Amino acid sequence: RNQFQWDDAFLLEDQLTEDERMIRDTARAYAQDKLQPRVIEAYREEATDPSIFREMGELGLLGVTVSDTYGGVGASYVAYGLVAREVERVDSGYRSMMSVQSSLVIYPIYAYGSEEQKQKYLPKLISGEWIGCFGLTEPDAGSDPGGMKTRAIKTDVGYRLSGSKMWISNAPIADVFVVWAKSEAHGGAIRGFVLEKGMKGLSAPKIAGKLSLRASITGEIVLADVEVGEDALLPNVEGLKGPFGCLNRARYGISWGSLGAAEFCWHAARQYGLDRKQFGRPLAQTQLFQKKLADMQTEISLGLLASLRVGRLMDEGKMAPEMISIVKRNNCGKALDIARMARDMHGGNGISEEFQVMRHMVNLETVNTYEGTHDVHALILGRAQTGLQAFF
Ligand code: TGC
Ligand code: FAD
Repeated sequence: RNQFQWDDAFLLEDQLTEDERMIRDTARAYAQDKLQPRVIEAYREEATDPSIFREMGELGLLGVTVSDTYGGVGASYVAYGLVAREVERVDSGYRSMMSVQSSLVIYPIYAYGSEEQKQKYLPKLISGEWIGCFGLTEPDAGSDPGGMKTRAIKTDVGYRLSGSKMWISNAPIADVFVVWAKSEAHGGAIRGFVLEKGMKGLSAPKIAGKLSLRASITGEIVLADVEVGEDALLPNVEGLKGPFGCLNRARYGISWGSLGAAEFCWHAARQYGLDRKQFGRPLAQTQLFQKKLADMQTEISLGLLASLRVGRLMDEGKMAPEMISIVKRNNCGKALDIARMARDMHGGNGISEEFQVMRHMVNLETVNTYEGTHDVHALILGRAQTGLQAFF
């Protein structure tokens, strides 16, 4: 009989390459040594430490899939997922900072930018010297980004941007803003623009009072007739497939990250059940407790394998976006269930910041909502199998 490894049920470790393990180990060591010690206070104080970007950059954890021409390490999408899992094991907000920078700022400049834009922005974003944000959502256009009101009007030298973006991760501390707007010069098509901090008319006020994702700063982007040159336009994409191409990568990373948070909660609940006695025996020796642990183990093990498979397909160029909807939706939903369960299994201690499960639980409420809500991904999958559009 082979030995069963309870915390790696299907021996995922064996499926990874040497390089992937190395990157994962770097991310794990960084997350445990540098992020874990500061997260409880950062969350309590709603404080985002911008030096985290530079620290991650120095270790090669930003833009890992980008080629070394621009400072990346040219790693696989599986490696990117593993980084997300390790960082989110500590906090979803830290993973959010990392994945916005990598998938939503570095990626569009890399995939859709001119050579000049790549040279100018990528090395500094990959090193973490510059912080980026991605503005798609608006006050009146969330699940339906095609309904955005932000406009780009052609001028003699470039474009004038006006409108506002809402719920934008990193915005108040960002140096670089990837913003999506309808461009009249392109027949009203959605186009991407790269803006920089300090431009006249550009501001990014913080959204205060979040009860979730408090270690990651979120803001608005206000565009009050911001004048930019032609060189601010991302030349190589037009239409919603531009932002969606970025979202595919971020959503995929979230499918791994959310399970990192879930693994923390599962391991914490198991240890708590082993340590705490009620009715003269460990909680972990009761049938109900063990059933909950078995459910957690099952969902996490299955979810990780699915994300691994999608990552391999991305690396082979065979990914279809619906695959990502399955793992984003499933893994976030299951992670949220697991975190709620872990909170319950900790009894009263479960609400204390010290035990950390409730922080993960409330973070996962956001993770289940952003990058396409749980229900929006159901509609994407419903459309893919029936051919019927149910959004409107
Ligand atoms: P639809 O008609 O479906 O598509 C319009 C065009 O886009 C193409 N497309 C995609 N291309 C690549 N990848 C995908 N996943 C794509 N999905 C669609 C499509 O082929 C079409 O192209 P073309 O050339 O024919 O024009 O568009 P729709 O308006 O009906 O879309 C509906 C829906 C619901 C699927 C979509 O709007 C949606 O996904 N809504 C969710 C919005 C969302 O995810 N927002 C995320 C904002 S960013 C964020 O949350 C960051 S949080 C990050 C963090 O902090 O970690
Ligand atoms: P709505 O679209 O108004 O949805 C509200 C509810 O209605 C949801 O339950 C939804 O599932 C449901 N619903 C919507 N449409 C349908 C339908 N057709 N049928 C049935 N039900 C429907 N955006 C960015 O662009 N960049 C960022 O960096 C970013 N970071 C974020 C950080 C945080 C902390 C948060 C909370 C959000 C962030 N977002 C960001 C925005 C995020 O992507 C949106 O909140 C999300 O897409 C949902 O949009 P909404 O909030 O407008 O909700």
